[in-house]
Amino acid sequence: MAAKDGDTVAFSPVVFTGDAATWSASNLVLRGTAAYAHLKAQGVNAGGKGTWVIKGNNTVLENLEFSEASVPDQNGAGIRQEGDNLTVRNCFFHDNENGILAGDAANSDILIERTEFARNGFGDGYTHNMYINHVKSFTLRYCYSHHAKVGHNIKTRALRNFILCNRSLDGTDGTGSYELDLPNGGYTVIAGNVFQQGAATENPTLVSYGEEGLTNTGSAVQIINNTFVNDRPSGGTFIVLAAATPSARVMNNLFVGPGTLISGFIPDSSANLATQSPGFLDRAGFDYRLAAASPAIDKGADPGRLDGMALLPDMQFLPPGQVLPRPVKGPPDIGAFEYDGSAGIGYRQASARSAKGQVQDIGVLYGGGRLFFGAIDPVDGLGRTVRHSLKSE
Ligand SMILES: [Ca+2]
Ligand SMILES: [Ca+2]
Repeated sequence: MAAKDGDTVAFSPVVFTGDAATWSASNLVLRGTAAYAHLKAQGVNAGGKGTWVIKGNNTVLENLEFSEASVPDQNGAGIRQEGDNLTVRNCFFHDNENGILAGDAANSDILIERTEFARNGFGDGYTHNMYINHVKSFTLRYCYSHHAKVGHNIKTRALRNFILCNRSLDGTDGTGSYELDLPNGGYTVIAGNVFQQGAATENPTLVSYGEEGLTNTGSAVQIINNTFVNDRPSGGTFIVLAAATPSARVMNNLFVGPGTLISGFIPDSSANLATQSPGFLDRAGFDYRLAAASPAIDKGADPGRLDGMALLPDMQFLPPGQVLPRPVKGPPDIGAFEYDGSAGIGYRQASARSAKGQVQDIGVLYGGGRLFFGAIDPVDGLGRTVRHSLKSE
């Protein structure tokens, strides 16, 4: 597939079996035209590395599905990123040795959003749903990463990390190791995520920071408004911070299940809640939104700003995978979800036709006194509030 700098390459929503490629041009947009275009590698690979090897800079991937990437050295990836700067949007990586494997690139910014990762990993612990090596920055938002095979759901060695409003789950039978692993630390914000560890996890920890040494300059971590659930019956550790962590703040987090909350380093800690009765809507169904009786409601505080960035999440990622504005009602709630209303909170998916005739997914979040209508922008894939309205109590 020869492409020139700046090309947009469109892929029909069909299965491409045994099709591998190396992309060397820069400023490419590689896009499925409607639903996913499915790159089903069946072990066919480019350069012994994976299904698509990306050598160019500033590449954008949209609406693509990658599966069955495998190579002789068992480190094959759906995407092997070698150039600078990558955006991955609305994609699905499953049943590969690695979902995305990004190599060292000191000037590279990587953004992955609204993308699902499932069951990637050879099973040797060296392969992961996603593995971002030493890059300038890594932003992961509105993604669902689950059931990594022995490896990690999220692994990053980036200098700066923004892990925002994702779901990282083992489920009931996942064998993943960490829900989130930052082995070299880094300037890191972890906010608005759900992390769930299952009974079959390979290790007892959910989030690990600096395990291999804080070699990233400027290492400091903010862990804000996340929901942690440990379903490993014999316990575990929710957060492990390297003993030499220069600065850490843990605020507004909800911890559910047995285990040690934080080990290794004592952070600046406030407004967290550990409880075995969190008042989730459906714990068995991994729906950790709050019900009316939840003790987490209104018990958080404003985490303020960090270098101009508001740390309180302004979005929430709802099952099965919709992104909607986080409601504002009274003081912030603890955890990844804000309860809105006294009569329970609900969510419905629907579609609606815009003024331009385009059908869009619409999410309606309702509860108590307010409705939020959130549309998924087809250009950037982000949820936006299009209308708030009041209804009678
Ligand atoms: Ca674990
Ligand atoms: Ca509140």
